[in-house]
Amino acid sequence: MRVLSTWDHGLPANLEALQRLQAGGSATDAVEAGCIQCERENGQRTVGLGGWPDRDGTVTLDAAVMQCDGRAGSVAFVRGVAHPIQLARMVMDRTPHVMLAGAGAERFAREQGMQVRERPLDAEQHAKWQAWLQEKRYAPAVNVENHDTISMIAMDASGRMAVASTTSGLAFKMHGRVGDSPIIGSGLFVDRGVGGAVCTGLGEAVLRTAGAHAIVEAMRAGMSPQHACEALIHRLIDRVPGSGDYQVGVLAMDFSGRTGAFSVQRGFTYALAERGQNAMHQAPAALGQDSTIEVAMRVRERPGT
Ligand code: SD4
Repeated sequence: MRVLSTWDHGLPANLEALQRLQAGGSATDAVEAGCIQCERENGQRTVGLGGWPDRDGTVTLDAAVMQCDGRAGSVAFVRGVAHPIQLARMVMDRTPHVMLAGAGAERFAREQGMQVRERPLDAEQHAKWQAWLQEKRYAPAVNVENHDTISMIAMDASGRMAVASTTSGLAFKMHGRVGDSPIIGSGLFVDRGVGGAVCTGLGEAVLRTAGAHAIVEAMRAGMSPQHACEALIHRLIDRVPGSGDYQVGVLAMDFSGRTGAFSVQRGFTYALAERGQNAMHQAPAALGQDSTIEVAMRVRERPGT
């Protein structure tokens, strides 16, 4: 059993996911539980309804889940749903579709008995939005206080793998903007017999390279998860101008449990739970002279998990 998650908030999310796995849950149950934990967290500004709003002052959420058997569910541009990852799973389990967006996704949520209620911005969200309106300058931050979209990969006791992602997207995006996180093949991808990959950071850069799919296909062609992550980041830097000003971080896992992590710039942290340990690591980065996982640095550890 193994769980890999983006950013510092991956540590508690991994714990939640591990509990599911230890109770006999599937990889899908594990990534869903981990994402719910993060969506529930108070003060979380990049995941769930507490996230920073778009430039119209509306919080809109994206989430997706995919299993190694190819089944997937996704929701994009949803408002007022506390746990979009649950809704994404419902799309996978209860509809003939892979993706629902906007008002249709919200209607489906209501039909499934979920509460859909747009809540007013809290004082901090409102103040930040008002401050943004003063300048109206759109400049996504590089490593948002080590908290950002949560993207997860889990492998369960039966050797099944699942990936998931949930986010409020980039602060002050245009109304209607959808990032990479709910797009199967961009923000997340997993395939039986090969492995899984997830992304975080500037969604536009990931979308333009179909990031997670590219990583999984590189692993299919024989690359290790680490080298597949590095190959994608180097391709992205080559194809998407301005890499000095944006961050993309990627994680990968294969079915023998090998993992990979790499980012455009330093500062991308991730949590790995394996062999009874749940620990934070700093990913090596393309623009920081790091090149392989050997230099991945253990920065924090939480024993007894
Ligand atoms: C997006 N990729 O909406 C997300 C944001 C993110 O780390 O992951 N930030 O573009």
